[in-house]
Amino acid sequence: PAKGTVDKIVDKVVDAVSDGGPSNEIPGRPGREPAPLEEPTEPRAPLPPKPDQAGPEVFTATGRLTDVPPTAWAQGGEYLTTAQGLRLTDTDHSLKAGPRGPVLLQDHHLREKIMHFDHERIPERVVHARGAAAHGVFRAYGTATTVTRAAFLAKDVETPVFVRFSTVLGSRGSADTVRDTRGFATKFYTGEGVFDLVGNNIPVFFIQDAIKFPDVIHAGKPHPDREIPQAQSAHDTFWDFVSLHTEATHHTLWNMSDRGIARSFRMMEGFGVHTFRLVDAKGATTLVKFHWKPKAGVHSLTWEEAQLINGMDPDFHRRDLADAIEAGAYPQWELGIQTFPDTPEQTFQGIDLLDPTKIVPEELAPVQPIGLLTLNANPVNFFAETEQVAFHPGHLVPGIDITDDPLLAGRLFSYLDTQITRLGGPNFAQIPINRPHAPINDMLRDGFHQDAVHSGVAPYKPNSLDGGCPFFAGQSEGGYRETPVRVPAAEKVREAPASYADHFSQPRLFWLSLTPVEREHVIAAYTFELGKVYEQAIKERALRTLAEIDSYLCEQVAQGLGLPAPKPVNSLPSVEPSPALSQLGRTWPTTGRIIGIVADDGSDLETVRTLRQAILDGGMVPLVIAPAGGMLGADGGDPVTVQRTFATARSVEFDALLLAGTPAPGKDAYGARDAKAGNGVTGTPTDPRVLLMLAEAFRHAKPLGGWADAEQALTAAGIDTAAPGVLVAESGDAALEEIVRLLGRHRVWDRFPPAVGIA
Ligand code: HDD
Repeated sequence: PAKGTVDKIVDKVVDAVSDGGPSNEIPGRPGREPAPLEEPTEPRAPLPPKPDQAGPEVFTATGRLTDVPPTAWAQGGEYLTTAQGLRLTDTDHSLKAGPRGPVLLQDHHLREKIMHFDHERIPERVVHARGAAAHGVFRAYGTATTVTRAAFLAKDVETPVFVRFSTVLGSRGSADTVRDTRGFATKFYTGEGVFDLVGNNIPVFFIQDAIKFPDVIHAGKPHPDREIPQAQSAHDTFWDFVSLHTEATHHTLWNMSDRGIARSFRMMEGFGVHTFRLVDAKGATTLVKFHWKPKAGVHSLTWEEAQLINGMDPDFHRRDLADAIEAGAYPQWELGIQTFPDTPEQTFQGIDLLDPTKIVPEELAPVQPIGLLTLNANPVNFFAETEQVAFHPGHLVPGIDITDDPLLAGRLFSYLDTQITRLGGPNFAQIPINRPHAPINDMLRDGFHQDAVHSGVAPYKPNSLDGGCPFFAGQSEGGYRETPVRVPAAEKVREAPASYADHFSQPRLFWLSLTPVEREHVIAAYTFELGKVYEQAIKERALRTLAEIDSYLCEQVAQGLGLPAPKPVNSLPSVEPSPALSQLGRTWPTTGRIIGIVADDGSDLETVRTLRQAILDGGMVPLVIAPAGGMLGADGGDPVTVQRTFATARSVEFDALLLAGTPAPGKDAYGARDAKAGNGVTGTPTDPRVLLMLAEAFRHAKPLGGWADAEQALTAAGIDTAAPGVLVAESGDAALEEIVRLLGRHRVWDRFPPAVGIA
């Protein structure tokens, strides 16, 4: 982002911190007006309408409402009114028989206000309840026109989009950084109707047939007796199911890898999972898999970090997405396709394209970029947009068709059906966020929450009374035609094809494609999750599944559980690793990375000032962490604004830490008080909260270091200053340069060389 945009994030942080602090004045920036104590008496202008959410045609007895901006229906006019438009004189007192008398039943405003409040919550999504979303734009490169007639994929066409990210298992108020699959659902408001790409950040799924969806979700959700644990797979029912239902092995392995704990929604890949069928202008078809590739790279948290964040900032991912967009550091992904010939077998190099537990390695079918997604606006209202958006894999446009993947078939039913309960009826397509930007002329009528006042007398076809309107579109007018795929003559059966019985070759492929560090994380994740399981038989069964993937993996997890490892499986499938599946080994842009600078009034503030600017110039975010809020400026130079204090900061918020020397203990350091109570932190010259931050950042493989006498604090934190990625630099500039170089790799894994047997 431009320097100015990152500045905005700092301004925001500064504003938040200085709220109520010693001063609102920030040198070079206008101070914020103190908040007024009374409500303004002058009406303000209504909120501007959102251009992409025009309302349906509405007529009233007095005329046409269409020209009124949609927000004006809910938030127009200058005065507070009832839902009926009656202006109110008071909303703070119930109508009573005298100031101390009983409340009167005739208080219609009280009753309307409480009635509405009583019904403010709607059922949360049965899965993917916890999520965050953003508006954006998709610009097509035009490279897909060789395989699809979809108009929005033609060169330079820009299509508005709304993207919602989510976790799967947790309820709406659950924490963001749990170990789980993440949803990645995109609504393209194309000129030919809405296209929804409802994917995940993991390219495979737990089940091969939608009829198993209730089973896998019942197993993953909290136990039905006590409703615990929340938003986690580390419990008996989940492992009971996935160890019995071994087609879940591949997806489970991805969840146990670093992909299950993404650093940020902005740093995840997305996958359409199923194979789709693209159709070109002449009707020729190509099978494809969709991929989203993040421009910021693919990065993860460490497990301890993820758990800490769940306590420190349960909204971590939600906040991260909104802050980045507000700062102008717009998250971007490239959409790409892997293409496969549409043969009757629907396989590619022996891989069944209709089996959603299988990937096609990128080394065999490269991902070809077809367009760029940029998220550039936060929702204005969470409920209206993020909560009410309704995705559906059956929202297709000409040029994009489905395949006979049995998982997709069930989804085509489920997503429509669920909205009836969740959004209260069949008219959810009329909710502003769901409205297509293409003209609508359906013959769907009435029902709960019907917003449209339809005209005409003939909502049926054929008709003569409405002049035969509306008409059918031919293909040249953009009419959607299902591809006339030949359906094999066969008996009706409840069976899967034989190839679906291979549950282990691809988990092995994934395992072998990971670097040793990533494999260590997988071992740790299985050991943690199975360690939370109570039933011995389930753990043993899960170990037998691991033996089918790799004997080292199985042995290590067994050791962690204190159980004997099952006998190694003879003749594990021989597979070719796919290096593209690893997250490590590449260098990524450092834009948007957060660098904490620990300083106090005794620090080298001149260098802090220079570094702060250098970090901003590099498109990153500097946050100064000091013993107390306000300003640092004991050296008489320009005051340095403090964004975090030792009390509010925790290591998990920063991608790297820099020490401007060793800070003295803060005056109010709880550590100082605790020291008096004799808890073992006596004698350290450094605030114990700083020591904790340093020790955590070190454990989480983050670049850290400093200049001046920073070494003293590092040593006090028990950190080996000769360890990789720990810098004690001559100067601040040298320290920053090295930190930024290391950040390109996200973490310093060399600090913790993996066990010898793992490679
Ligand atoms: Fe699903 C929501 C992704 C299989 C039934 N799903 C939902 C969302 C995402 C996915 C991202 C959240 C959408 C949003 O943000 O509103 N689901 C997937 C993927 C799958 C998948 C990538 C496999 C490839 N889903 C799947 C199956 C079924 C469902 C097999 C049922 C048979 N999914 C639903 C649902 C949800 C949903 C119950 C809950 C809320 C909603 O749809 O609107 O219908």
